[in-house]
Amino acid sequence: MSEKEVKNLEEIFDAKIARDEKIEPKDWMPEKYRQTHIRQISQHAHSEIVGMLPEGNWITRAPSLKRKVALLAKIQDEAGHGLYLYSACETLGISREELYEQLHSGKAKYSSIFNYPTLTWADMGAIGWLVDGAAIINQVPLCSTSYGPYARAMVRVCKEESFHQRQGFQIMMTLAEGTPEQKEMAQDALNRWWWPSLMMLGPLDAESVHTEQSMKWKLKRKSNDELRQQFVDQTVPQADMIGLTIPDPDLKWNEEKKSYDFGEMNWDEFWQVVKGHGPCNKERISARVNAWEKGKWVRDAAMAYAEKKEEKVVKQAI
Ligand code: BYC
Repeated sequence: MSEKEVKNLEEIFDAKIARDEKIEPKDWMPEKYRQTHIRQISQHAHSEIVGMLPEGNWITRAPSLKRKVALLAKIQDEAGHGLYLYSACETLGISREELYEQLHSGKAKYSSIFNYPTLTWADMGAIGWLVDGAAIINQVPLCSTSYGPYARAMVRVCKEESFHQRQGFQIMMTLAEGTPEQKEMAQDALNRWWWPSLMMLGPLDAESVHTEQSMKWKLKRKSNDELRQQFVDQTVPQADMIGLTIPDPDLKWNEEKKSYDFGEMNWDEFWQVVKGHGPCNKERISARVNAWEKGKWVRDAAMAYAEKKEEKVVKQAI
């Protein structure tokens, strides 16, 4: 393709973005746009699938049948989110096998939040309330992201996340209204999950290498710091309502800003976790690799069945 032709395509692409039109898989797109989307969508898909593990840890120990059914449904939803997102990512010309390989080899990231352990039942409440709560804040703007398949996947994901957030908050509320031991368990879970939930929304804007370009392409519609502020402002009154304390001595309402000021996150801890040295990184990856290896016979059987079926169709046609 000549330079002039490429320039022309770039202009058409930029104009579409400016008009808020969706970019679809068969449309021409700059190679960097494609790569950036593969990076973010695949990391998002991996996060959904790895994110099933900390909650999966409590299925057998849910305190009642009702809680167990809701937790199972939530975890199955996360699997569904992973599948839509892998499918959306595949439309950019990368295979499912390549994507898994990147996760298993440590080349692709997944959300830092899922490298923390789930120590008590209250952690199921804290994850739903805080982690899914932060995810909704991050993902609602992604419903109007510029890449069509990603935006459409996000619409359904957000509806389901909303149920997840409520089931988590309901667990926390029940514990907070329970015995002193139950309330203490809820407070302990909030203490452990608060800061990792804030860090889940990414590094400070000043440290974020991708935000500027991703905002120009309308992949990201809000910056990491904007999302974090929105999360704090939404969550603090919820904690107040159920009588739990946010573990931040610097948290203070700022009347001028009409939002909360809050303390510094431990960015050393964040980068350690992102680089693979969090409390559960090794355990999470080995669980995924193990599932992939153990599932080989299922993939082989499905392929053999599909081939046999194909052969039958060909034979009948002759
Ligand atoms: N963890 O320039 P930045 C769920 C990386 S699952 C790990 O700000 P960007 C759920 C970042 O990738 C939902 N790494 O990046 C499931 C980059 O490194 P690379 C998960 C992180 O992309 C089960 C570098 O740091 N949500 O809800 O502009 C149960 C610089 O960062 C993290 C998504 O995946 C992190 N937290 O912004 C319950 C949402 N943060 O790639 C719940 C989609 C940053 O250059 N993703 N890094 O090597 C996004 O919105 C954006 O990718 C982020 C980061 C806001 C996360």
